[in-house]
Amino acid sequence: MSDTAPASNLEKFTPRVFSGIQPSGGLTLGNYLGAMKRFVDMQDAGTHETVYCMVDMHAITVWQDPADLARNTRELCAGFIASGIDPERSILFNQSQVPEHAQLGWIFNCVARMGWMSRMTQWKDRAGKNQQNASLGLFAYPALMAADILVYHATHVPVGEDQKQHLELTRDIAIKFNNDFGVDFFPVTEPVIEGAATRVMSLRDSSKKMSKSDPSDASRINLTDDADAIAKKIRKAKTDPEPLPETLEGLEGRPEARNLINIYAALADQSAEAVLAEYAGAQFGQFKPALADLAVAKLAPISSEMARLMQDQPEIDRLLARGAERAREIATPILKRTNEIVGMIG
Ligand code: AQP
Repeated sequence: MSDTAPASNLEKFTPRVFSGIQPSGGLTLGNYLGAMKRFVDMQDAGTHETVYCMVDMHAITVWQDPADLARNTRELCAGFIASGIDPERSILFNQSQVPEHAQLGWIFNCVARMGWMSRMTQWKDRAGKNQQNASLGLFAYPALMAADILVYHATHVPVGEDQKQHLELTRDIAIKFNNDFGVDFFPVTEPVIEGAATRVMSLRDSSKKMSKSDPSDASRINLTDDADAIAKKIRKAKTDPEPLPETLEGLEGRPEARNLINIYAALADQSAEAVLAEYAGAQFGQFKPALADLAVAKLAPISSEMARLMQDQPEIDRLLARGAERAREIATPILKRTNEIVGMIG
């Protein structure tokens, strides 16, 4: 992989944001704060075109029950809309309905190197000790992710901290493609990893990120949890016996406290410092109910709107079909030109 950051070539591209979420389970508070809420902010800022995707082809790199996958994809679409994504202002679609992702993904499989892929920490974590039995798709996942981004010539990608390495690989693939073929065709995309909650941790184990596929439901807040479930999970969240400190330095060595403060800050659109200024000296017995109230106030409207949208599945399918059509309007000419650059006649 390249050791030095390349000069940015972004000025020649239309400012465009792309990001995706896997329909591999229900949405968590981690997905909401680390991704979805920021997708909405970028849409509302109006500075970039925004393209958002349900990445179902990524989800099947590990086993998905077919009925669950279909349901989770529609529920994720409902989650995007309930969180504030407007399918008119943003392009919102499902990855497998836009075949250009897979086609460019194959070309990138031939650009990326085995060594690059084997260094991906997510591959190592997910394949674990049983790499020989992991799917080939799980290994190649980051090349498809690069295609997801680059088939739109996206200039910026908002993601959580866990995706940073994959974004670096996307940049390396763009640079290698451009160098190999002597072109300046793909943008060297910038990751956008910012805000108080770029890495929301499990409520049960602060060494692990909050994840939809964690076997423990108590480890996460699901966007579909009701007020009682949210309050109970926050009440039971692992913490320490100390009161909250006055400053961020006081949170050092206290990952559970840090996590809850970050969650509060992100939900309230405040800095972690401002939250500490308000709660310095408070015990968790006082802070946790305040956090639970805030989480319920922010998440309940999303969850009820998701439930409402899910009652009209034909409408969700119609929106997704329309989103895929709009996505293809951008992706088709970019793939066609890529094929020409590579020398593929078509
Ligand atoms: N805990 C998290 N904190 C902050 N951001 C997070 N994201 C995920 N978990 C957290 C961000 O959500 C976006 C979509 O992620 P994804 O669904 O494509 O895959 P993931 O990162 O693997 O998420 P999960 O919930 O952990 O899914 P599973 O369990 O299926 O692997 C990304 O921008 C991610 O950074």
